[in-house]
Amino acid sequence: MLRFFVIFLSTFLVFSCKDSNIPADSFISLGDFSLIPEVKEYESTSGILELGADVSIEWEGVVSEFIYQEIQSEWDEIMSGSHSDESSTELEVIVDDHHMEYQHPEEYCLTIEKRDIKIEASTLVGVYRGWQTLRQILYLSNQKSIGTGVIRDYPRFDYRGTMLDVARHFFSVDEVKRYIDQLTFYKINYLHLHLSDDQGWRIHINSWPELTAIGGQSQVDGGDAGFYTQKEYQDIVAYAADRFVTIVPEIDMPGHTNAALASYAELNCDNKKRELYYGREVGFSTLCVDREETYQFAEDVIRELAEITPGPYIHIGGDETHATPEDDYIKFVNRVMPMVGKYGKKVIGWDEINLGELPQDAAVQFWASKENAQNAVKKGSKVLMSPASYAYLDMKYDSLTPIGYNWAGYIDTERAYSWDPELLVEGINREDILGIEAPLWGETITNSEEIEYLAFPRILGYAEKGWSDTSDSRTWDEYKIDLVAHGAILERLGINFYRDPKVNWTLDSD
Ligand code: TNX
Repeated sequence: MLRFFVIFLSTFLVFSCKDSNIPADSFISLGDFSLIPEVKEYESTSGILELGADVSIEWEGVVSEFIYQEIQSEWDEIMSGSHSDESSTELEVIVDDHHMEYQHPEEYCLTIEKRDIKIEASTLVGVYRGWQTLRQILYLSNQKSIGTGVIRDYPRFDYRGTMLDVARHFFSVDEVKRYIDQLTFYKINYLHLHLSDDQGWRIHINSWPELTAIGGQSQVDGGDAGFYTQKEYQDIVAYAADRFVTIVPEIDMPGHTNAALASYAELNCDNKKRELYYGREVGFSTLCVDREETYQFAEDVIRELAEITPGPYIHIGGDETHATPEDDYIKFVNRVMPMVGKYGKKVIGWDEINLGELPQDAAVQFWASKENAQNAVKKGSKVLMSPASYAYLDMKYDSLTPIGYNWAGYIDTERAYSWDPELLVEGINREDILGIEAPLWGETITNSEEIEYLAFPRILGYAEKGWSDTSDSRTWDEYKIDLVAHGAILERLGINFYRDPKVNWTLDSD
């Protein structure tokens, strides 16, 4: 009887694997993929799917031509040179907006079966997040076969972002798009653009054209500066939207405004234009809060920005206003914050805006003052978590990092991973948190290579903190093993990342 059972069992095993003729050690089971961010839940079943070199997509429900094309071309790219040249994988994409089981718009279900793969969601954004998981599986499979099973996944926070400072150094439309492409792979869904500062004004405003004619011409240390026309900005916004990334534009006021003060005399209390600024120090400039022109300016800028920004937020800055007395600061933000609501958007500001009367739907970006963040929560606002000493992408990894700052300490990949947004500030709990954002200030970076060097690999950890629950989370020792595989992917994608010595990278280039 026992003998019969063994024979039966082995016949069964051989049979179940035989479909694809694959020896047991040449497939990866679903739970063994080093997915970042970690998925909410998965279940492995006993079959194996042999990935084909081509994909045939069958689509049900609302179609996105963009996602369709992306899947086709990425599949070709990733699977090029695959051994299974003859076969094609069937991919079913199902968008079912009546699907009541899905609680979250970004939720998706990815099913790997012996003969096909299915991505199901109630929205296109859900499909896109599911596709990114599948895309990682394709890269990580190294053209081996994959174990069958099901992944069910949705995010912890609605806002998982990064900020790019295009004011200190200007970055071209293509450089911004390149960064957006890289973010989507890790399910990051907000890109905050810091569009104005002392060193430059980067978005054309029709009613105040000198802002870019004059203020757009400078940057840190000089060199080729520039600005986005409204058309170019809208091009970035649309490019991001196709990839389900929302742009949050920031105009920093009332400090960090030298570029505006150099463009228009009437924004200065002494009615004299300032010189353009090429340095790095902060905190010396302020709009003249007693002049009506200042509020006309602020309202025009907010109105024009709101018109070309489909996303829900406008960021008004509000940080480091050392040249604005506190009473003046409060007076300024109290007049300007409601303007954002007037044009149909919600305010975000650095944590200092808590000193003013926060509109009901405002969000406060915590970077320095716990007290500001805690008080904002007490008043009913949400907090965007960007603690400088854990989440600032412009901090050096260690003392040898050639670019970046260290005023908030060194942040290596381990430190960037070793904090939790829900446990960081007393009194700020999950329901008070809008999400997390990792800002990349631009004083020391001038090109994509440098953006990538500071952002990667730390940003993978931030993406995971935003997407995956703490209760499901792994330790740094577990995470750093998964990072190894992503090093190989980043290398393949041509992303210039920091080879943190705490990770045992196995790279072609080494
Ligand atoms: C602080 S963080 C700033 C920026 C600088 C950055 C450099 C914040 C709200 N303000 O103006 O670029 O430090 O790390």
